[in-house]
Amino acid sequence: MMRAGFVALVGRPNVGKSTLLNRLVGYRVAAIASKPQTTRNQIRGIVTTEDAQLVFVDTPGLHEDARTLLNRSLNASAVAALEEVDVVALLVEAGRFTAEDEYVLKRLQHLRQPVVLVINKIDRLKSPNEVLGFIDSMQKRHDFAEIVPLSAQTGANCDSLVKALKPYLPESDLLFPEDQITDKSVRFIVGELIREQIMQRLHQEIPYSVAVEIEQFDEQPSLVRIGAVIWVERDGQKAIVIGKKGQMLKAIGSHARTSIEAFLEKKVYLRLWVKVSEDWQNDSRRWQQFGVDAD
Ligand SMILES: Nc1nc2c(ncn2[C@@H]2O[C@H](COP(=O)(O)OP(=O)(O)OP(=O)(O)O)[C@@H](O)[C@H]2O)c(=O)[nH]1
Ligand SMILES: [Mg+2]
Repeated sequence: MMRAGFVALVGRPNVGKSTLLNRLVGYRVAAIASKPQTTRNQIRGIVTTEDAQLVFVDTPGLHEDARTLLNRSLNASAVAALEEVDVVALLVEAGRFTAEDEYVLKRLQHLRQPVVLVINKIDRLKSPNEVLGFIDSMQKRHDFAEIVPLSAQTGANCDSLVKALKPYLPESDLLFPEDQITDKSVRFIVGELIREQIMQRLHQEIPYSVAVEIEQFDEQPSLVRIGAVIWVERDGQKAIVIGKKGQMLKAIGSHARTSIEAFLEKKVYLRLWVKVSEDWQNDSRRWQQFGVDAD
C-alpha cells in the first residue's frame, strides 16, 4: 500500500536537522554549519521509496532568545511548519538534553500529530550502549511514537527512520514526481551553497548579517554562468567578507563553486559581489527580495 505525507524536522539550533535532510535526500539541498540558526527557510526534501513518499520539511532551529525581527520570524516559521505535517520528527543530540531542547519539546506537547524522537550524532558516543540509558530518560519526558537513534553525518541507521515514519503517513498516491528531490528552485539552492561557505568561514555576527541574492543564472550546454550578490549590513562587514587582498571572498567563491558544480553536475563560472544593505534583517521587504521567506 502506498503512503505519502509530510514530516517536520524540528529541534533546537545545531542538532543536525539540515544534515539529516541532506542525508535522507542524498543531495546537499540545505546549508549546514556549526552555528545556530543556519537555516532560514523551510526547505522540503523529498524521499521516494517503492511504497512511500516522505516529504521532509527542514525548519529553522527553534530558540527562546530571538532578538532581531528575522530571528523572531524564523521561530514563527518553524512553528507554522508543524501545522501542515502528518508527523513530527524531534531531533536531539545523543546524551544531551538542554534547556533549549526542553523549550522545543514544550512546544510539541499539545500537537495532535505523533512525535517521533530522533537521537542524532550517535557517532560521538564511545559505545553504542550509551544510547540505551538516554532512550530511557527521554521516554520519561514524553510519550514518543517511536525512537530512532542515528547519525546524520555517517548515515548510520538513517534508513530505519524512513521505515519508522512510514506507518504514520496517510494512504496516498505520490505527491511529487518520483525523481523530484526538493521543492526549492535550483537558484535558491545555489544561493544556499554560497551562504553555507560564508556561515562556515566567518564568525560572530557576520554570518547572520549575510544574505545571498542570485542575479544571474545562465545555463549553457557546457557550463552555467552564475552571478550573485552577497548582501551585508555594514561597510565593516563588507571589508571582512572580502578579506585581505580579497582572500576571503576568493575562498568562499572557490569552495562554493565546487559544491555548486557537484549539485548541478556541470562546470560553473561563478562571480560574487559584496554590497551593503543597512539593517536588512529588520526590513522584511528586503529579506524577501534576498529570498529569505521566514514568514
Ligand atoms: N558528529 C556529528 N555531527 C553532526 C551530525 N549531524 C550534524 N552534525 C554537525 O552539527 C552541526 C549542525 O548541523 P546542521 O545540520 O547545520 O544543524 P541544524 O539543526 O540544521 O541547525 P540550524 O539550521 O542552525 O537550526 C554541523 O557542524 C554538522 O556537521 C552527526 O550525526 N554527527
Ligand atoms: Mg539547519
